[in-house]
Amino acid sequence: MNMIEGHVAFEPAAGIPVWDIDPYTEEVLLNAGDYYAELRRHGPLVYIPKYSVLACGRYDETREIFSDHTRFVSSRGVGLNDFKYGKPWRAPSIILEVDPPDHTKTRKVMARALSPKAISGLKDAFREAAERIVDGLVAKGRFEAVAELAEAFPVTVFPKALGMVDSDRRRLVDYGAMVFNALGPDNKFRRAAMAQVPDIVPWITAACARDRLTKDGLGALIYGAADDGEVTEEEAAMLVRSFLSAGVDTTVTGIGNALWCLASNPREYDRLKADLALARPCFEEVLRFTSPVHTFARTANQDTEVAGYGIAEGTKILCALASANLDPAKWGDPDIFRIDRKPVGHMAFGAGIHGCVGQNLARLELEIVLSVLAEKVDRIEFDGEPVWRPNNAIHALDRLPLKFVAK
Ligand code: OVM
Repeated sequence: MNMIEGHVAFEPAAGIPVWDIDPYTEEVLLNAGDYYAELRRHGPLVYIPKYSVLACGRYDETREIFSDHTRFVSSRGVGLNDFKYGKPWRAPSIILEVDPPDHTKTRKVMARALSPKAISGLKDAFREAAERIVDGLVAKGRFEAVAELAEAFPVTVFPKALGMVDSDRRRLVDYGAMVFNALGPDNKFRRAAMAQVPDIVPWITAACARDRLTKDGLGALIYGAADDGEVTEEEAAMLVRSFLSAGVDTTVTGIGNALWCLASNPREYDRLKADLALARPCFEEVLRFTSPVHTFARTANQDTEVAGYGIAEGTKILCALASANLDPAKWGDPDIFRIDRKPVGHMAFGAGIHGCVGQNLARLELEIVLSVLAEKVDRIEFDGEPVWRPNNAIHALDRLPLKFVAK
């Protein structure tokens, strides 16, 4: 069997265009807009020989593939590696990297812990933290917004919401980046992430144990499900790990990208200040426009077809969520950032049964941060060049020098 990056190499069905590109070079990851446009121009699916995968970047097919968990499974991994053949770098997630019926049980437990009711009590603590951090930055005037705001806020509120006794900002943020880099090929980004495993993974694993969590957080709700016999104690620890995999770097990226959008579009920021009800739609547009998770894969678990093209069992399909979110066939003026667009149906949280289970918590964090900014900061300006951080699955800033002008 001929393997590439942990999955079976195959010949594409007749008619699928072949595109000789590497979507995981630094150049493409840093300037993906041209890659997405070309991907969509090629058609609903393209074959990328470098990795022997299909890629899709148009809205309709991306949604179709994400909406059908029977044909396009997650249990074989949501990166390039096919878990049927390649060894996963960590024990697979019991919510992300599984299919029904296993998924149904764990999803229910996580969805309950992240329900509007369960997270409604977090609002005041989130607002206090946002006000304190933003007040400090307004007093400072100039600062590096990735570390001092985008990371500072989630790392202050999220471990506390979980009930974590131990919190280590660097390891929490780097673990998220590691999980996402692991979804790509064996390139320099994945290798650099894997080099951090010995330092970070044992720390993460220990932090997920029942006795490292308070009795009043979201983590305790997961262990409560173990007490009720819904999941085992080991499964509860794995679900707490999922919080740390998916809940930190994603929201850090969301905040950073939101600041970048608003600094780049001062008129849109003026509209937010004039109407705080735009905080939520503003975040949805940030998600559509910048897609914090740019790519997830699925694996065809049977011979099938999409848009009339044959897809063989075992085929990995890279779904460029960021490209679907910029598809002109779906969105008017997709390259314009408009905070009142209300981009219903964007793909930034995915779709279908695996759609982001933490999206209400993410929205709560961002709504509060954006509201506090709009209340306290008159102008958000660049204080130097923003620098993006290449990652195999996440679209995040590395550095964002900003200036806040107080109201
Ligand atoms: C997990 C998980 C869930 C969603 C996203 C994610 C790749 C990880 O359960 O570990 O990031």
